[in-house]
Parts: sequence; C-alpha cells; structure tokens
Amino acid sequence: MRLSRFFLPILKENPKEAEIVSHRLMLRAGMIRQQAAGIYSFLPLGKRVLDKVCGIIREEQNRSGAVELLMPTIQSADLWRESGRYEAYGKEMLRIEDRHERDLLYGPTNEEMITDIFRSYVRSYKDLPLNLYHIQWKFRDEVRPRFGVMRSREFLMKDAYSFDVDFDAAQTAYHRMFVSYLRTFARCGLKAIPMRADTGPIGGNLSHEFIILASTGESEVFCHRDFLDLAVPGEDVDFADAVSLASVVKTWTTPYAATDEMHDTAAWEALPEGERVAARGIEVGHIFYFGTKYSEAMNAVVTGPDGKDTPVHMGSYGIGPSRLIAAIIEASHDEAGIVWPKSVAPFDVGLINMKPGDADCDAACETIYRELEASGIDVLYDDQETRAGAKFATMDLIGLPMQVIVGPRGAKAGEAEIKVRATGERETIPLGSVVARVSA
Ligand code: 5CA
Repeated sequence: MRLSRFFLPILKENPKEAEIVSHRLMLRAGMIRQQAAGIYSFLPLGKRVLDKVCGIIREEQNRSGAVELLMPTIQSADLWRESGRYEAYGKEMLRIEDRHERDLLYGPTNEEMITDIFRSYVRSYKDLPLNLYHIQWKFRDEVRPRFGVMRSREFLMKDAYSFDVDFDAAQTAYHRMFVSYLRTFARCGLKAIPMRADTGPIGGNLSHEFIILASTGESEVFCHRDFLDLAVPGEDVDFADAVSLASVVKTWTTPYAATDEMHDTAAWEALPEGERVAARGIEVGHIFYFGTKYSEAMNAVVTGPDGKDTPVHMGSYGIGPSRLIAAIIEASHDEAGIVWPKSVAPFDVGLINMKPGDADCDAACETIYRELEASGIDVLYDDQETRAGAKFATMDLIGLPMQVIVGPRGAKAGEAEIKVRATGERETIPLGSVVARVSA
C-alpha cells in the first residue's frame, strides 16, 4: 500500500478528550473516529488491526472445535421475554420499535437467540457437544462510555455458546474455551490472567474473566506472582482430550487470582508479601457456565441416552476484539507511539522514501516495494513528499514492527537502513538483502 493512496488521518495534537494512552494513540494514529458518544468508526489502519485480531480469535475458536455462524444485531423482544431478561436487562439495552409497532432491540449479547436456533434444530444428545460462535457488533447503553473503544456503547464481540448433555460435558466445553483463550491472548502478544469473576446479568455460578494487567485498567485485581511465568499451551494442545484440558485449567486456576468483587482478603493475606501482585486490570474476555438457566426457560431440550428429554447445559464465552486492541496498545507503546506485536500489526513493515523524486531513491524503493509485496509481506510505502522528521514521527506513531529507510546517499551506495520499532536498533544493509532481512 502506498501512503499517498492510503487514508491515514494522523493528528498532530493530543486530543483533549483522551484520558488514557490507548485512546490518545488510536485517535492520533488515525485508527478510529468517534461518531457519537461511545460509538466509533474504525478507519483503515484500525480496521486492519481489527481484522488481524479477529483472525487470531477465529483460528483459535476453530482449533478448539467451535463453529462460526453470524446472527443479526437486531433481535426480537419476544425472545427476551421468554427468558425474562427483557425487563431485567434495564437501561443498558437499546430498545427499538419498528413501523409495525413491534418491539425490537439492538443485541447486547445473544444467549436467547442462540438458544432459539439450537432448539429449532437439535433434538438428541448424539448431536452434542456443540459450540457455536459469531463475531458481531453489540450495543450496551453504558452510563459512562469512556476511554475510546475500551468501554464503548457499540463494540465488537466474539461470543461463543456451548451446548452439552450434562454438567461434566459442559465443564469440558468450559475448559476448551478456557484453553483457547489462553492461546488467543498469548498470540496477540498479551499476558492474560484468568480470574474468578462475578457473573452479573448473564447468570450462572462459574465464571472467569481474562485480565490484562495495566495501570489504566478499570478493575482492581489481585493475583499470585506465579501467573507471570506460567507457560501457555502450544498449538498441539488436544481439544478432544478432556483430561489434559482439565490439567491445564487446574494449573491456571490454582494460584490465587480474583477481581475485587470476588476478592478473598484472608486467602490473599495468607500469601507471602513478595508473591502478591495487586494491580489494575483490563477485562478482555469473560467466560460463563450457567447450566440450564436459558434452556429451561426457553424449552431447549435434547433426548438423553436414557431416552428422556433433558434441558441442555450451556455456557457463553466472550472476547471484545475492539477492547482488545486498546489493551494491546496499553501494554505495548512508548513515548513515540504504538509498538505493535507482529501478529496484530496493521502492516508488517514501513518503507520510507526519504526523497521522492530522487531517481536513486525512487528506483530503490520501487524495487523493494515490488519485491516485498511479491513475497506476501504487507508493506506501507511512504512515497510522500514530506519532511524527514514528519515521516519518522508518523512511522513511529503507527508502530509497524520494522522500518526500511532509503535516503539518497544510501540509495546511491546501494544501501538501506533497517530500524526495529520495538528496540530502536538500526543497521545498514545492502538493498539486495532487504527482502530477506524483513522476512526473517
Ligand atoms: N454473553 C457473555 C459472554 S459471550 C457476555 O456478554 N459477556 S461480557 O458481558 O463479559 O462481555 C464479553 C466481552 O465483551 C468482555 O470481556 C469485553 O472484552 C467485551 N466488552 C463488554 N462490554 C464492553 C464495552 N462496553 N466496550 C468494549 N468491550 C466490551
């Protein structure tokens, strides 16, 4: 992509409304634009990161055996009347009336709709386990939307819903998602800590939040230092092996970890002081087991092995990809801007032509640009006639993992400079080695 053809509305000034660094950097880097309180457009740079994050989520959901579908954003109030949540959900729900005076709502979550889909098609325990997920916009009329896409009113959510014949099978489904979440957040370059959590309006009694430690986090959290060094399962993890899944979950739930709502002061104070981490945290994922809460209310039953009908056991599992982007920035930035982990970077590399119009610079950059694209590397080519300082500042701000800098003197001598964004390391290499160096 040539910068001259891209749409990257960089802000020079710090936006006054942004209270935390991720919000400030997302606005400055031209990733998002607020359209109304807590409602954002994702501009091209932001959209690229969102796609990368959703790609990782999707791969890990699919690996765990979950199956993707897509439900609508608008739901019928009748479904929510069946579960009793239409009234209970309160003011966070955006209620809508259509031209026929039918009550609709903009979905804040999808337990009711997925239960309706399930009950319409599945009859037997033989069709279980089943886990269906989608990645779809949600709306919650938060009292205080703030921090940009971190706590917005309209936000993207990956929500998965599991269906099982009994508690044991449902617990394995919960473990599958638990392990899948560990892998998903690690692949996004984050250390996420599962913490026992409150279930709120979703219901049920088993729940974990996945928390990223960050000083700007909204919740107060408490955990054992051991979490900082626990190994995340590799891609060879066997999602069909209930015993090994349970053992991973045990490892990740044995040390103390709780959000402030679930905090047990006595257990916490029993830990040696040097092993306690009291911090603030960002909730990037939340998983729930709520048994038959919805299936009983909505008559979602399967015939069990004994030939009798039994309400299906369910869980739901959420990740907020839009919030996740903000959390990644909170965890990975410096004074100059964002420092993207490679896996979610909007482009792999930035190519800077220091002097467009200079024959040597143009020739060298065009060749590198072509070759990088041909080898499947996503490159943002700054071909614009702007000051050197502005070029560097923009590249640092948008945080691509690597920069290739071509100036007139270097181009004449057949050389380019490589800069690694995270470390600031620089090296000069022959033009002919750039593609190999960038792909390494
Ligand atoms: N139905 C369940 C699980 S699918 C559910 O709705 N869970 S939730 O309420 O915890 O939301 C799931 C995830 O969505 C959260 O962990 C968070 O990452 C994201 N999320 C929730 N509210 C917001 C918000 N206002 N802005 C951005 N992301 C949000």
